[in-house]
Amino acid sequence: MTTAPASTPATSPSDPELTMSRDQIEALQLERLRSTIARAYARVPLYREKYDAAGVHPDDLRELSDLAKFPFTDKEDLRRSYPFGMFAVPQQEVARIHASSGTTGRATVVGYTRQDLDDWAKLGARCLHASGVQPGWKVHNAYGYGLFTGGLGAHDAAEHLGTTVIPMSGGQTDKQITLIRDFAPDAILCTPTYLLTIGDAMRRQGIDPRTTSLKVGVLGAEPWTEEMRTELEEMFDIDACDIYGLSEVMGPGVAGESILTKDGNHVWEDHFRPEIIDPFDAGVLADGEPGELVLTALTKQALPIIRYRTHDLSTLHPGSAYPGHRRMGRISGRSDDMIILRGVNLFPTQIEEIALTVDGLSPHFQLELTRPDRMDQLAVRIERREECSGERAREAAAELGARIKKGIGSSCRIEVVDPGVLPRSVGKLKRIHDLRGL
Ligand code: DLL
Repeated sequence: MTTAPASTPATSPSDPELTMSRDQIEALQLERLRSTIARAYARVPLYREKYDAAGVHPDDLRELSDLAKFPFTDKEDLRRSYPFGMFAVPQQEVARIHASSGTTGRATVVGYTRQDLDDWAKLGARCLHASGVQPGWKVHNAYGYGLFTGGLGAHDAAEHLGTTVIPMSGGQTDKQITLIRDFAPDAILCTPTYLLTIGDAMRRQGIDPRTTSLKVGVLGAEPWTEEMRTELEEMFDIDACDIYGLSEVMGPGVAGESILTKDGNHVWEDHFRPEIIDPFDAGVLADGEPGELVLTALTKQALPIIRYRTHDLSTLHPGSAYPGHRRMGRISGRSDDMIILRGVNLFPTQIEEIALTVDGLSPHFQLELTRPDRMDQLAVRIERREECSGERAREAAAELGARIKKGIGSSCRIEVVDPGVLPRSVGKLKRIHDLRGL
């Protein structure tokens, strides 16, 4: 939007795989896939059992399309193997552990060898550079540090790129603001909703977020929309790019977005083979068709992960800025976050998309599901913008209800609340409050 990167991100000489052709990438994928599957079969009992039960053997993988013969893995496999049952190396070779909190059931634990950590840092750095972050810049990292892969993953990526990292972690918003003003970072790494929280808090302190030193935001870890990109870019006068990843497959950096094209995350296909499947019958779909993203890690040593069902809903498209690597369409949501409202499927991102087109409404909203009289009901609680009150706020509410009805086909109750009333995000924001079982 505002800044031109000092050098073209596509031309880093130390990263030859980035500019490989599609054919070269696919040849490399086949070679890496063969050795990964053979290694997983030899070293991880779970893979051996699954493949034996399905009647497939690593030798059956002769071309890339043969991957479809192999069974999927999912979060349940990791849970059942808790904590280290799917690791393929002795513990002494595991250099780091991360875990996802697991809102339901046990945490899922993941591990990295030294080589895995180096690959991760390299791919994360590739994302940051693609998104316009330059070596020598100061980078404010507000992803949470700890077992979550966001903080340390983004940290290593920024260090690998040769930036000066400010390891702020998530939360303590007032302190974030002080450090952003005093240290004058060029880039910020955090979730999109947390950047919104920071901008909002700045305004409340009388600081215009557009006057900070920030030029670029690399934002991910939760679904967000093009409308939110515009909101944040205008709020801070920055370029905002997406970054995707998940702990089971690596962490942040599985895919990243080019500042030059801003057209979705390129999956780094020298290290990951993506597929899109039908979430219901699990058949592999053609590029361009919407479905569930399935990822295979091609180089991971400590935790080989083959055909992992992410539950993230997306599409695959030909690469643009990096033609050898395919691009993901924006994630509309997770299949397990889908609200089924009287037969209509709905994702929070759809509400975000629509709400941000209504004058006078802010991006701060919550969805509340209830079941009075055995009928599901959705209420959208959304903050008005400061300048929109009284009759204008009532009109905005009616407008939002009408646009949701027209765009999604569901009727819902709209409750416009005062600015600052709803809880603010400090990381991944929980948009849906399901009160149906209470
Ligand atoms: O959220 C890793 C990450 C950290 C990615 C920082 C980007 C930045 P998990 O906690 O395991 O890992 O959660 C992974 O978050 O399956 C998606 O549902 C969601 N997610 C991650 N990035 C995006 C994104 C990290 N760019 C889960 N857009 C994934 C939409 C995202 N959803």
